[in-house]
Amino acid sequence: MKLYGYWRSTAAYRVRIALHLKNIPFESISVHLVKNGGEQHSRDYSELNPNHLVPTLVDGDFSLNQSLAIIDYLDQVHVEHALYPKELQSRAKVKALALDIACEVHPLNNLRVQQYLAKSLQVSDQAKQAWVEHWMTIGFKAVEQKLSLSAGQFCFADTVTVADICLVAQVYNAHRFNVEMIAYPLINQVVDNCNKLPAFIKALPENQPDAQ
Ligand SMILES: N[C@@H](CCC(=O)N[C@@H](CS)C(=O)NCC(=O)O)C(=O)O
Repeated sequence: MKLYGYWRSTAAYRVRIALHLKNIPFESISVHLVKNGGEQHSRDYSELNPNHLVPTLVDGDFSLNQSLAIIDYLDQVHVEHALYPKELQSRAKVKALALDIACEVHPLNNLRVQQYLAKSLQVSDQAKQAWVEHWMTIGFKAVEQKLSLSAGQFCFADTVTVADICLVAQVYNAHRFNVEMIAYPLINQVVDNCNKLPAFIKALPENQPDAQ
């Protein structure tokens, strides 16, 4: 399997965690999101992923974008270390929490959104920072509240799920943007617990070959 990603990409980070949790060997192919105007816009890569976003997974002659679709695929192909609970309602709850992060928080702070704010709308660095903090704060408040009903060691009781994968990658991003995290003790505890596991450590951005 090949994973087209970038060390600091939140969405690629999610897929790396899932691959490591499932012990699936893979080759990392770096798509530098900044160099040369962003390699995600190159002709070759945009043929593979017309959204000009990482990650993309290639499995033989099958290719797939969208980190959560990729994680779903991996979960079906390699059933050991299931990333969703079996029980229907728990499964739906886990998916909803993962989507709370992946749909409601992450896209608003993506590189291309920040570039548009800065270049096309001439937004100052300070206002851009306020934007990032605003959307992350709204998202994390909701996640913290939900965790008060569901968390054990991890987001849902004591088994790692796709919700933990999304949370860990998003919190990494929050630290990167200096977002204050003190108001979220449950989030911080769950993230600490995850980050002790070998799969999460291997997937850390700074542990990737293309990290600078
Ligand atoms: N919903 C997509 C999001 C993918 C995404 O936003 N990728 C970012 C990195 S985390 C990217 O490639 N950004 C490049 C850009 O904004 O130009 C997924 O989950 O895979």
